[in-house]
Amino acid sequence: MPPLIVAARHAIKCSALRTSYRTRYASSLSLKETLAEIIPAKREQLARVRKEYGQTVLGDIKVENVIGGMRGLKALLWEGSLLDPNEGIRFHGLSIPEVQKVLPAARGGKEIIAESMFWLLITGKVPTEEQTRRLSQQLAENGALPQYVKDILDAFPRTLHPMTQLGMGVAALNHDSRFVKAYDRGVLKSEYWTYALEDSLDLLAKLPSLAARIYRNVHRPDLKLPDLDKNQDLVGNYATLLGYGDNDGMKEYLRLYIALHGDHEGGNVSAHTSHLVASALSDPYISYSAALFGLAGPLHGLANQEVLRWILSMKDAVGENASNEQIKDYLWSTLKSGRVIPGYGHGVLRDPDPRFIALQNFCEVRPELQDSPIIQLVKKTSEVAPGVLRQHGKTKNPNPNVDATSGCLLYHYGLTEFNYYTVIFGVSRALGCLAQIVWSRALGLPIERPKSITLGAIEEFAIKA
Ligand code: HAX
Repeated sequence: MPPLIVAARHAIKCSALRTSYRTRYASSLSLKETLAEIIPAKREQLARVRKEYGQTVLGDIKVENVIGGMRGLKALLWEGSLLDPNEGIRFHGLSIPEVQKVLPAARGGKEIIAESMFWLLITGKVPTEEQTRRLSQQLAENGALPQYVKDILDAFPRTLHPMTQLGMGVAALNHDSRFVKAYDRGVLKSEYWTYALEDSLDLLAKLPSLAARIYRNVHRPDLKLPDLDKNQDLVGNYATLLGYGDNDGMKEYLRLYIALHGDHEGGNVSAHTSHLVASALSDPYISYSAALFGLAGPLHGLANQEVLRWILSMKDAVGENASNEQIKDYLWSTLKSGRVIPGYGHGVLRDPDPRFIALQNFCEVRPELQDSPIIQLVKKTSEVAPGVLRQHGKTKNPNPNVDATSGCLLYHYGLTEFNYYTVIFGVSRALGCLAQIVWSRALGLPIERPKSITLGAIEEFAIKA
């Protein structure tokens, strides 16, 4: 990359960091007040960009894009995060180590909390501790489920996949959507975002209770579900509901996991789905419910469940202290059977996923994880698998993604029911998807309607061209 561009990118990153620090000490506004302050300038920017650059070409559309899952097409607007193929994700310009440094953690904890990540994603600013505490309190106060939703969840068969239950539970919450009521009343389009925000905060607040009730119903009928504690953060409360209130390692891990999985640009299946569905002015509940059913696919969020299943079969086949050669043989046997190595590769990333690195760093500083056979097997595999995948020669990225390790940590801490893992991802991904929906309404983005074409039309066009 030319040195000038490198310098310019560095300056933008540093300025984002400085702005965030400044904001952190300056503001005591609520989330809604902060957004109300920011939105007019963003609307102006949107209008200016449309007017000045509306006809600027951002790239070509090749036939291979159309039949190749639209890879690389710059066709969606989302400000919250940007994914560089080599550097990985940045949230409003901040890398993962930077957000770990600047975002407020839980009382007595070290890891970032969901509230501060949501605040950063939706406002682009680093909240003060006071702002995140107030948001935590607001969420805890609104986190109880209505009786009709409890009844729906309790009526599901225990054998129904937890992600199906989560998607249906989230959709059912739209019974009380403020956005729907406001739309029916005919409120001004410029006001939509306030109701989308109210629904989004309500859904965020209720997700831990919803997800924990599913866990209880499917796996742990003995589990008590206490009232939410207004002095705890969202994930602290979720950990308590799951029965991990006294397990600091698991609580901290869940905080990190949920903050880091919150957003990964706008084009991944879950973020893109909620964006698309909400563009029809569907409310945040049903829009996020749709996203959850995309997250439930094995090539996306279900990969963490698949990784664990695969790592456990490898452990059975080669033992806990497997040599590199044994791991290599196991990797080849998976590939030769026509399956993918779960937890490796990525649609955009071309280097190891910084979220994977952050989770590995979490393991490095915790003595209890140094002795965990499953964590050590994951680490060894991450050293061996890239070489095997390179030799295999298909994947564009032979490196581990976040799912290579995320489920294994849950397993280590005792949450061994791996068909539940994607539900935890589903609690997390709401941070990005909901922030995105609020902004789509604040900016008045239109209904999405790309054009599809037939193979015959492609051939005709290509021959003429
Ligand atoms: N093992 C074996 N083969 C792989 C592979 C892997 N881990 N990753 C990709 N490939 C193969 C693809 O199947 C494809 O083969 P075909 O041409 O025969 O179809 C080829 O390599 C090229 O694929 P790619 O361009 O490198 O990757 P895609 O953008 O098509 O797919 C995936 C990206 C993440 C879906 C893919 O790498 C994969 O299936 N990985 C394993 C599943 C996984 O870990 N998913 C989680 C991803 C992170 C995430 O979204 N979490 O939510």
